[in-house]
Amino acid sequence: MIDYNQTTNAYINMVNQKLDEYVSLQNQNYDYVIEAMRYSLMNAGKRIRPILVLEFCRAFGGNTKNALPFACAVEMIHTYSLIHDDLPCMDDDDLRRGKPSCHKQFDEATALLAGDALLNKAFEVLSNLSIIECNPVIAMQAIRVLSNYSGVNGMIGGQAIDLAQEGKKIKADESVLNQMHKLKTSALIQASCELGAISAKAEEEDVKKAREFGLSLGLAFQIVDDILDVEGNEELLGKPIGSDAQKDKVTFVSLYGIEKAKEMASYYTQKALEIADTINSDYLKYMTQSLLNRKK
Ligand code: GRG
Repeated sequence: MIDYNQTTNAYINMVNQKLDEYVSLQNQNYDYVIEAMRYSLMNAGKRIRPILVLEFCRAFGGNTKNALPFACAVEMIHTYSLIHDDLPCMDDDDLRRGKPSCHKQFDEATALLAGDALLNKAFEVLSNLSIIECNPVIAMQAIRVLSNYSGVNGMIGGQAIDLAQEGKKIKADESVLNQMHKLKTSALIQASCELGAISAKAEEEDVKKAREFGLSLGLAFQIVDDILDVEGNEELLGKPIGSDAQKDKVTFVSLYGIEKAKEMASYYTQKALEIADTINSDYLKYMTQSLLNRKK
């Protein structure tokens, strides 16, 4: 029987320690950008994506130490996306994780560079694996997966749809909303699950399971995010609620109403749990359930 909190904390500690190593000050004239990278990266995120990488690696028989660079690379991409998303030209948010967003703490140009640098650092970490670990095939696979899921056919595409619907350039109906969230939120979560499987050299069938689990978990996660923006606790969330409605955003809640949105979150959670059952990871089941009930 595993202790879920203990395992979660152990995963988070592994990730934080390695991120701290990867992004450290260099006593250079450009250290102010590294400071901004560290400000956002080391700022107490939930670390859901790197935890998924590590747990999928473990569940498919790999050594989590080998998956750690993959886990850190995903968190770097995630953090870059949050920094850029908060910029005035995007979502224009002053708060992130309860603290001033990167461009508020520093300035816009520094935040832009910090995001760009984290994006590049993620692929530097992965490509270095081919040299340091002498494993070019796995490194290439990881680079392919992460670049696809985070690129224009993945997370960036989702962000582009979001901006277009907000600017009323496209009408956000059910299918647009689904595509937006599959790309914007699920894609990086799918990448995390798949990277964990790849780091364990899992069979294609298992990689597919990881991908499908990530899709359902990602959708459940986004629906809960939409619900929390309506009825969450500002202190716990570290940001004001109601921002979606204020920006006139189409969300699962605005389209279906809160009760139906809750049903949908439970539906996708159930789908993820069914896949987790075939992976035989109690930890994944716990995590899936607790993300449905999360308050932040
Ligand atoms: C700017 C290229 C670009 C992309 C932005 C990820 C994203 C796309 C925007 C962030 C805003 C948002 C609400 C995205 C949906 C995904 C999501 C709920 C992100 C927040 O993830 P958490 O809750 O964050 O895991 P923490 O702070 O815990 O790491």
